[in-house]
Amino acid sequence: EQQLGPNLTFYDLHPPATDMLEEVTRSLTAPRPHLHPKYFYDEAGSRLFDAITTTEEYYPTRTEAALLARYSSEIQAQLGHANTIAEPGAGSCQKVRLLLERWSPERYMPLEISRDCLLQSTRQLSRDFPEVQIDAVCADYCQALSLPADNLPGGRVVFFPGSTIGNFDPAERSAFLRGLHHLAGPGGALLIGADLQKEASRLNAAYNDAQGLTAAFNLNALHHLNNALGCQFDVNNMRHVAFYNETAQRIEMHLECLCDQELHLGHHQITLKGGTRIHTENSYKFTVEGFTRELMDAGFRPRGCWTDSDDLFSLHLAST
Ligand code: AVJ
Repeated sequence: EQQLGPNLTFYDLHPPATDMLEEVTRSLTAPRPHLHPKYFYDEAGSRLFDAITTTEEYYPTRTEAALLARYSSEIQAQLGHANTIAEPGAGSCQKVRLLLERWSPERYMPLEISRDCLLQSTRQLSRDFPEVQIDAVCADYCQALSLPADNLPGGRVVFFPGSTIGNFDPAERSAFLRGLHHLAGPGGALLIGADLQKEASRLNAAYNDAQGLTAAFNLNALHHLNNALGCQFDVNNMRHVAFYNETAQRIEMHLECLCDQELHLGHHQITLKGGTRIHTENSYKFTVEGFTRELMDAGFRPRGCWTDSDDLFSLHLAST
């Protein structure tokens, strides 16, 4: 561990580097070509996502922030004294600021696979919150969810906002929720955002914003692959496709080939025929009852759920 400041300690768990070429080759040559959503988040992609959150059509981020602002005191009352907030996939550590202000926990433990992002976000945070001990942990999800349980009384409050839980397929989601239960530990809790089911037109608009930022965000994954692997996607001949799959209750994002795409993947050369779609993301939408049941199936005891007046988004609190 490295002491980076009076209240900032850095723990590097050295997340195993994935063999990007191997993983991307496998997923693009699969019978149903797909790409892990993590490839959205290079530097440009993270900036594009931040821009998406400011569009009129993309309601989740602002709706969740308003719920946190409105109910953080009520939520804290349910928690008693929360001494540690742990946030897997903390990224820019922006969303947690409101809780650090309102709850003044003893400790904040952001867990993030990107070392640079983690160091950059926590340096400023430790200055802004000198009274909070920040234990910055560089780890992948698997490492984050198997950390030893906290020895502090009251366990950890795991914060998992944004409805990022919606990126997981059902089977992965229940395993991930059980992992969050372990991370929270005895006497711990989970505060998690879940986007709600609603009319398809509203959902489709949120993933097809008029400014084309979501299209750019989706297509940017190919620029990321071109830069990182030299795939030679002809991105101008790829099309952003996003639609609500009512049956599966998820937004699906795809990238469609408008012509044959000759791709270079290391020593492989593959052709994706015109019309082929690469499945880049699922964003599952929930009901309050359905998500509450998923929390219970993962061993949590639901303690409260807060929704906005239009029932767009939900914030769930559950104890271990
Ligand atoms: C950050 C994964 C919650 O699924 O809504 C935004 C990512 N994709 N626009 C989501 C996203 C397209 C977002 N999450």
